[in-house]
Amino acid sequence: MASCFNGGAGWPEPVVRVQAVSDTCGGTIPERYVKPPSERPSPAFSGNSSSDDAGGLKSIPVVDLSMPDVDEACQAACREWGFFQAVNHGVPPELLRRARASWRGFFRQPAEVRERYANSPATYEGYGSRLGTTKGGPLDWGDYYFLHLLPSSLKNHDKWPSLPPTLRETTEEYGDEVLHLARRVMRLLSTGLGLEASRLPEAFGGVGGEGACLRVNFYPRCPQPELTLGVAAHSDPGGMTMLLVDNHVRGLQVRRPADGQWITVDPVPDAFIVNIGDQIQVLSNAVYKSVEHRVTVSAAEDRLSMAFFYNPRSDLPIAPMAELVTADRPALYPEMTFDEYRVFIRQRGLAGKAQLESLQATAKKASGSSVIDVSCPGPPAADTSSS
Ligand SMILES: O=C(O)CCC(=O)C(=O)O
Repeated sequence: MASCFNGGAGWPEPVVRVQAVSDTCGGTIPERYVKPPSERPSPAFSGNSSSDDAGGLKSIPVVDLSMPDVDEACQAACREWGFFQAVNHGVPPELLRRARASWRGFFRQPAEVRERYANSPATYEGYGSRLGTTKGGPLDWGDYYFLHLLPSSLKNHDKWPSLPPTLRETTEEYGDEVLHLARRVMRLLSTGLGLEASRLPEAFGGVGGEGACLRVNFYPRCPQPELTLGVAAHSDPGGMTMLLVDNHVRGLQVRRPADGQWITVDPVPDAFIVNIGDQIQVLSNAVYKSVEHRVTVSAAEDRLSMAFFYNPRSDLPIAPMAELVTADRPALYPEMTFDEYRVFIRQRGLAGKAQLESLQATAKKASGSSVIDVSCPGPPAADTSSS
């Protein structure tokens, strides 16, 4: 039995680290990590930019940020897939290596060092192993570290690990570079909507007004990867995510909007996987899609990923931008701040696209408007493993 840590105030039960479960569970994972058959990973399609029989892309597009037509490529990817892999993005590969190595170094520290940073559901900052506070609720096969980068009033190096010794400095440098990249992509997305480059960034609170945080995920080896997930299916509640993954270990699956199939992403080495979150789906009145994704785990290798979440200022009202609301396409979502929006996730954990869909239903009820369905279709029966 893995040792329990009775974490910071607020968790409904003792917290168990997945790293400890992985080390001690032998060949059978505990029941809490076993997903219902309909949610278990199935053999999924994979491939980069190769076409399917109908000429469409099999997997998420790769966008070269150094090309002159980059804004068109970005906006097409975000309309069709809500996801792309960004290459030639300007963040030095050497910094990516250092960032990955620093965080692997943290997850290799002895348990008592890691536990100094144990988090609580009040802010989720620190070392964690679950989302949501439902007692007895399902658990994912992954531990994580969550920290704030912006606004600067929330950034506190004392809440970041002090070991390995290079981690704080490297994370600071990494955060600056990825922030710069996120701001550039935001301007491209804004022009892709036919708006001024500054329009979408302003809706987030302008330069310095935005929010940014980092979630470093560590998925230990799992003896029964076919029964569980590293992160259950969800769309990202925030604005936009810049994800750095291991170059050689696959795990991310994206639910292809065209048909609801789960597609395994083959990572392009050192690319950032960029995806639209719920707040940009709302602001763009669903022109850009916030698409469900999930993470599979491996029996052979552990995996590390770094998700940089770029968010609107948390107290700004977020609603479809006026320029994108017409008589034919009324506002699909009511106004809500990001602070209000994320209460749902913090209490209930990740729940596919349930939150965005309930928001859309509220808007429809309020306006009495006819239904515009922007959701992804459900997965075809053949794609849901029942093993
Ligand atoms: O690890 C991954 O590939 C994705 C992680 C993710 O979806 C998340 O942290 O929200």
